[in-house]
Amino acid sequence: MTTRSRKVIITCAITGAIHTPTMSDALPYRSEDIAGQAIDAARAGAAVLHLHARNPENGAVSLDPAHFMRFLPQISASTDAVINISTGGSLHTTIDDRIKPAKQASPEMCSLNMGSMNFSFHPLARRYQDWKFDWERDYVANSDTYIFRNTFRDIATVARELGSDEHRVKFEHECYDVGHLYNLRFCMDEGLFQPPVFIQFICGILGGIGPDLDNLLFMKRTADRLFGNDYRWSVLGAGGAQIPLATQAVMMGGNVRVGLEDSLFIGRGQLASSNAEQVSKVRRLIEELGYEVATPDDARRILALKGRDQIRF
Ligand code: KMH
Ligand code: ZN
Repeated sequence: MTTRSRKVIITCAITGAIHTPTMSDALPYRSEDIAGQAIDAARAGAAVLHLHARNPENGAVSLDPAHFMRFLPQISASTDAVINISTGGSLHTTIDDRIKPAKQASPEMCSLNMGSMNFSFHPLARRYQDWKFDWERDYVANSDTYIFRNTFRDIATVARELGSDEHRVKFEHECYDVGHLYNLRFCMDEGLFQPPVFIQFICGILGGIGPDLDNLLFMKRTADRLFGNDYRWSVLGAGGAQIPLATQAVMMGGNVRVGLEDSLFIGRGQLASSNAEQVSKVRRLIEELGYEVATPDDARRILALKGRDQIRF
């Protein structure tokens, strides 16, 4: 989409699978904290909540549908935000395990990672000496050995299982480099996804494209060529690039993603106290730049979602 949209969709990614409890006391992992922070983020202006689950006992990443079901009903009872369930929540398991929570919950949206890649956060391990939980150090330090597997067959499986008439999930297509845009174009040509597709341009994950404005412009220009008016887009800048790239995205006519999944900070060297604090900050920037923040129903219309009466939680 090349025209400016006056309503900007804020997605907030609440906890993710990169950061660990040692890194910030604000990172939620108990079900009630994930729910509470998600509800507060929605009240602050997030139209879409991107959700992973954690083991409530020790904060480890979890794909257990029961862990999702401990917070999803509470969130949807308290907000009308669009719920987006991750299908990328583990670098270790099969795509079948990664889609189980979404198959049970049938949300309006799911993430869908558009290519296999190195996906590493091992440099973070050097910053901490004492860890809150046993699993954390190895999980972070060994991420230099992980391959984030998202083959064409994996992508087709997600499209078939969750994009089916039964679920009609709309995808947040996670594109970490320019090649992933070509993968998406190929999949659309194969009939796997219908326009408008929603692309998350991700800049700054180690293994993907770097967080430079030139790279974002290149991603956007390439997407314009490949998708014309058949796409909507948003930007995720990892770490310190979160707010600078979100601001650029708004100025370029796009949407934004913030949240503690992507950055633990609210300013240089200053940890954020919550997801809502990041949402409030980006909301202020959007409004100062003369744009409006999209409501959940605006997001449903812009992204052509099935509606919250079709979810199963
Ligand atoms: N953690 C982000 C860089 C997913 O959940 O599918 C990308 C992400 C992947 O959100
Ligand atoms: Zn995620």
